[in-house]
Amino acid sequence: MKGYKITTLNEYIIRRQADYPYAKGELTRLLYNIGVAAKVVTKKVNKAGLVDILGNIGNVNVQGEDVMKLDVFANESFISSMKASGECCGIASEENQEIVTFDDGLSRDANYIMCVDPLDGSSNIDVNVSIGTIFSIYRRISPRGSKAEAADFMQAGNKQVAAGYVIYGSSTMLVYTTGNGVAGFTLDPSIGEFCLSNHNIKTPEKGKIYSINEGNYSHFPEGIKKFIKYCQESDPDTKRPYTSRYIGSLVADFHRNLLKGGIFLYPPTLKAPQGKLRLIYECNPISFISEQAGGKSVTGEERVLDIVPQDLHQRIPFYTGSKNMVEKVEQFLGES
Ligand code: AHM
Ligand code: MG
Repeated sequence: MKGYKITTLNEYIIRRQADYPYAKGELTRLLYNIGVAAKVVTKKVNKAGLVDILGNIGNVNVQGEDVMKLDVFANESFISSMKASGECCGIASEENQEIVTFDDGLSRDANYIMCVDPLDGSSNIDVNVSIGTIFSIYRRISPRGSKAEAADFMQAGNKQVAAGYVIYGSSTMLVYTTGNGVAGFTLDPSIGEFCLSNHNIKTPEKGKIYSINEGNYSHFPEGIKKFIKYCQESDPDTKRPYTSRYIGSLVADFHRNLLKGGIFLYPPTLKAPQGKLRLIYECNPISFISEQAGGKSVTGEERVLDIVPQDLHQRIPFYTGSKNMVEKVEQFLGES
């Protein structure tokens, strides 16, 4: 009889720890706790249509958007699981105006900080569309034994030690990198474990999907308008026209394009002249994964991972995905 042969997330991260001879298991414990929080949030997301958990709680978050109960729940789950890990001295969350520092002795001695968008795309909850959590881990630059400081969170994305996302879709998946390739795990609800499902994810170099909110077309930069027209033109050599797909949930749009090949674009618009997506919580972790999978992430002017943040909630124009498509966008933006 054949047994159930699986590699769980926990086995995998412990195995990977052995790849780094001086690793002390700190990052392993952090990643383990991220997996636990993801399971807790999955439970709640799956119940969203059943219990009275939808709707605003009468709050407006720091981005000026209505906060739903599930956002608050996810935020609290990730904060408390990081605190419980004892390996994290502070957390910056898209849901909080200021950083949260953990003041107990264990956490003060911890080496890492976390940045998180606990529930991205949450306006999609009440229509049963996929949503996600996006996270990244940095080594602190303030001395161990003290409280985390603002500077710990204002590091360029190229300093990330780990990054990933959880997608709450038809199944829950956790995808992460520690700078040595990208791995994906699918939650098997019957055993409550994330199981390795996508080993060493590589994104196709030539994508054929473009994902953008075309409702904002008239406000896009000229180069982006030209790129959209380029995607729509017929050319058998480059297999155009390309396919347009847009869910409006970054993690879901990115995840599909990562596996199938494509580009996600969020240019500056009239409503969001700097772009909509946040450098620290959304663009940096997604860019780390994209590059680790062989893709590319830019603002149109520079590599996302080289930007030194000026503000915790800074927004940037964001283009990420298959190399051929991102480079085409850069070409059109450069010509315009
Ligand atoms: P959020 O952080 O408030 O949830 O907003 C981010 C979301 C992304 O998931 C998605 O890519 C984008 O907003 C969609 O924006 P739009 O509705 O303007 O197309
Ligand atoms: Mg978000």
